[in-house]
Amino acid sequence: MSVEKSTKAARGNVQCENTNIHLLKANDYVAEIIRSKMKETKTLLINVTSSAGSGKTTLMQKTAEKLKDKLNLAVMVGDLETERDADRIRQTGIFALQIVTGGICHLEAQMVHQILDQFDLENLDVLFIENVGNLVCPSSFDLGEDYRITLMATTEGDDKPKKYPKMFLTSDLMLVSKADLLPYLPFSVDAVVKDAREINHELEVIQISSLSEEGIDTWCDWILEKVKEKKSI
Ligand SMILES: Nc1nc2c(ncn2[C@@H]2O[C@H](COP(=O)(O)OP(=O)(O)O)[C@@H](O)[C@H]2O)c(=O)[nH]1
Ligand SMILES: [Mg+2]
Repeated sequence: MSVEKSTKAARGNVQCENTNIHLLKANDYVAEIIRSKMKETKTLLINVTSSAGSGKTTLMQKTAEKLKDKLNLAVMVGDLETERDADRIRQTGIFALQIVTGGICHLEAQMVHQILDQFDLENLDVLFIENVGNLVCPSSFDLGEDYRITLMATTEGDDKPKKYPKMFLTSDLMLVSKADLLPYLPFSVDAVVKDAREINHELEVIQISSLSEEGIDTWCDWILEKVKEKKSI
C-alpha cells in the first residue's frame, strides 16, 4: 500500500470497534518488517482479497499462465483448512505455499512473516498473497503489501461495496470478476463502481473474466507496470 493507503487502513482500523487494538499494533509492526524486506529485494507484494468463491485462485492460475515466462511469480495462500488452492496454483508451474489458519478468518502479518523465508525473494518479481475468502476480517490486517486488490464477482450482487466498505476503502484496485456471466445476472457494473468509488474515490477498476480472458491483458499490464515501478525505487 502507498503511504496514503496505509494511513487509510490505519484510520479504518480505529473505526473497527470490535477489533483488538493491541493485536493490530503488533500486526502493523510485523507488516512494516515485511514491507522493508520487500523493499530490499524489490519484490512486489500484492494482497488479493474477496469473498469466498469470487475467483481468486482461478485468477492466480490464469496470471501464472500469462506471466510466468516474463516474471518470477509465487503465491502464498490462506485458507481455514486444506492445501487445495496451493495445489491448484502449483499445477501451473509456479511456487505456492498454503497457510492453514485453522479457523481464523484472515491472514495476519505474523503468519506471512513466519513462512516468508521459504520464498526465494531475491529472485522473485511478484509475491501474491491470496487471503482467506471474506470481505470482513482481512480488511483490518496490513500484510506489508504494496497493493491490495479486491475481486468483486458478478455472482455476489452489486450491493456489496456499501455493505462491506472497509475492504473497498483499503483497496487500491477492484477487479469486477466473472464478467462472462454479466449477460445472465442482474448485476450493474456502473452501480458497483459508483458505490465503491463513493467509499474510495481513488479506487482503480478493471473488469475481468478468467474464463473468457476479458480484461486479463489489462490486469497483466497493471502488474507489469507496478513491477517496473518497484524495481526503479
Ligand atoms: N464463470 C466464471 N467462473 C469463474 C471465473 N473465475 C472463477 N470461476 C469459478 O468460480 C468458482 C470459485 O473460483 P475460485 O478461483 O476457487 O475462487 P476463490 O474462492 O476466490 O479462490 C470456481 O468454480 C471457478 O471455476 C470466471 O471468470 N468466470
Ligand atoms: Mg481460493
